[in-house]
Amino acid sequence: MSEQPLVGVVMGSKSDYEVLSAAVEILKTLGIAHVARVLSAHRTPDQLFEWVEKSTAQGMCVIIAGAGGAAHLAGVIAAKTLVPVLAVPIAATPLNGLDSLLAMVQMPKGVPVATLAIGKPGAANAALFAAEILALSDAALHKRLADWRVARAQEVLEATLPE
Ligand code: RP5
Repeated sequence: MSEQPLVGVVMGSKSDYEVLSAAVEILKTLGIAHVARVLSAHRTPDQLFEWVEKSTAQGMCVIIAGAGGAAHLAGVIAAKTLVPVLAVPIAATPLNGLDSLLAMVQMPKGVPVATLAIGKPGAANAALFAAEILALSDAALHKRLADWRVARAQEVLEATLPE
């Protein structure tokens, strides 16, 4: 998107994109200006901090951070900014995402991250949560979000089962 991004989707590795693409899809569907980046808390800490500082100074309002393993990405981003950070745990090790879920959800008092479900459902919900935050001050987005919900309800009501 060429507009100033309101939401940043950051992931610790390119291998996380398979999950985080679920967030990007929702942001596209709702017409929310966004940017997606690979930046790692332990492999590229300096570049991560630079990106957080620059992006938030330019108007980014919400950051979605997805990572697997000892997932400190969301926490270190939250340490550097006051914009809401939404964390998506990713199943990237033999612990199937429980490791990153606990790392994200167990942030010590004082530097919060809001942690969603492990994997694609969490990534999609992170984008919807970001949309809800932005919709508080954007009536047009609020309407798109409400329409999106109605369409999902309609899908349930129109579902057919095999005879
Ligand atoms: C984490 O380690 C990343 O977020 C990813 O989920 C996991 C594995 O990364 P790669 O070794 O595939 O780059 O930092």
